[in-house]
Amino acid sequence: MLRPSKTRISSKNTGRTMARLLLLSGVFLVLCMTSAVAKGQEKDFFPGIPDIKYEGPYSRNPLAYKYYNAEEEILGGKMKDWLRFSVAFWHSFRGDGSDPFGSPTRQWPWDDGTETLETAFTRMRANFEFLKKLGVNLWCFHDRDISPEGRTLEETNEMFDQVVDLALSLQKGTDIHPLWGTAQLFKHPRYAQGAATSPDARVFAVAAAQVKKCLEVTKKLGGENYVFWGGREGYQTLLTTDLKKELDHMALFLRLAAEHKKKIGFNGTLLLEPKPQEPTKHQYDWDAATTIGFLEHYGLGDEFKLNIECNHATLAGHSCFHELEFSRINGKLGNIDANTGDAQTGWDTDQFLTDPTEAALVGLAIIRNGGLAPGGINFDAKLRRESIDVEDLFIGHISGMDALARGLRVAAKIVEDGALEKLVQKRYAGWTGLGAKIEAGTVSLEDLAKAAEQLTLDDLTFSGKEELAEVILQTFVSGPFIHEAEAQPVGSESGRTEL
Ligand code: XUL
Ligand code: CO
Repeated sequence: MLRPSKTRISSKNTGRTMARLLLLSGVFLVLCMTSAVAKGQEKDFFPGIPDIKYEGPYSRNPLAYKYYNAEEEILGGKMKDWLRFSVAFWHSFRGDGSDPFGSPTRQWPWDDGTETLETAFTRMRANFEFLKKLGVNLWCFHDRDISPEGRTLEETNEMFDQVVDLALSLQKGTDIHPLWGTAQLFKHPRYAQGAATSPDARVFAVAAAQVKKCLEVTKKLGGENYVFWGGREGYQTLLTTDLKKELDHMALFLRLAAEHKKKIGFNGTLLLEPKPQEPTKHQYDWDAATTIGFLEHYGLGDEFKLNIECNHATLAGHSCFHELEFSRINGKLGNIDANTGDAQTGWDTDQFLTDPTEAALVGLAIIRNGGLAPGGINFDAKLRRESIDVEDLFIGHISGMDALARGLRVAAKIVEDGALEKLVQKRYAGWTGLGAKIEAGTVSLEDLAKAAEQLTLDDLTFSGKEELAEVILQTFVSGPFIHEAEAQPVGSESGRTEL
């Protein structure tokens, strides 16, 4: 029980006490401010947004999963383990809607647009709140999107350490950790003429220092992979470019990184991310085939796998399926940056992938690869400039996750059904008998010429059955099978989209 004090306080005493109180509260205020600066403001950045749950394909709730049911088993594995979704920090927490023609269109509640440590802390808190609400435990980052650039490398790394310590403390007690980390070697003016392929060795050295630090940080955060995207590793004109020197330097740079990875005991996979152009007009990691050829040529094949980005695939004139399959058959499929381009736009629009057929083919490559772990599916995808509500960030990710979850379901049906596989087997049925000998390498060109003389030449045509293959694919993409497992709507009462 509180009792009134018996001590009478003189006015002189009162003055002193007041002064002490003022001093104490001043100190308290400063302490509070420092700790807020040190940790970033604790805040609910997404009020009104629930934890996103699975409601089944009949739900019209835009803030619910219709196909992604994390714990559900597909072909003996949980959906969350097949798909291993990840949020890209740069698009979600740094994306402000600006484009080469216009200023930012959105002001996120966690971003005052300043390059301060305090804002870096706040963005990191928003990232963790977002991941938890979305039910995703993986995230990807560039060093410079999570922490600012200082005046010296030492100052930059000091700030980086502070942001990483906050991320570590936010990860504590959760299973959240990075799918991959990467150094941003394309934004700063010093990298305008390349990082590893810069004509200046000093720039090569600074880039190497950034990679060294970022490898160490990725390990510290429990990251499972480390990515190299050579945004400036290419040329704008061959007239001023020593092509051989630049390619040699790029290989040297990657070798140094692979050595450092071993030195620090980082077990993550190193990944190269092909992209043909943008920002440079020709990037050395043009596509999967070029990149694998480069790795093999420089003896780096055992050290690196690939991170295939769907929109990069289409920029290179391929489908995402092609790039995934080409990497897979070479034992190099490490990770997917899931996004898509716009059919009418010729650049990297990084939209969320929502096309059911494209998603089914991505699912097929994942199943054929036996999953992606320790890789996963990173949403290297951004909201369009016009989407400015915090809610849109959830809707975008849900749309991408559901599309790929649906793609996985469709692909599993295609594999279980076996008709497509049979069609392919039948198409190559001619590779028995003589074919088996050719494959075994036991026949010469003369043997083949002799064998050919015995063949009836007008008997060598047969149908390629391409339309039939498309019918089989579409039977599962758009047919009734996809809904079979979820005949009953779960959760959502509403039969209409809640807007
Ligand atoms: C750029 C791109 C990058 C990489 C990481 O097109 O895809 O965001 O994924 O540097
Ligand atoms: Co990417």
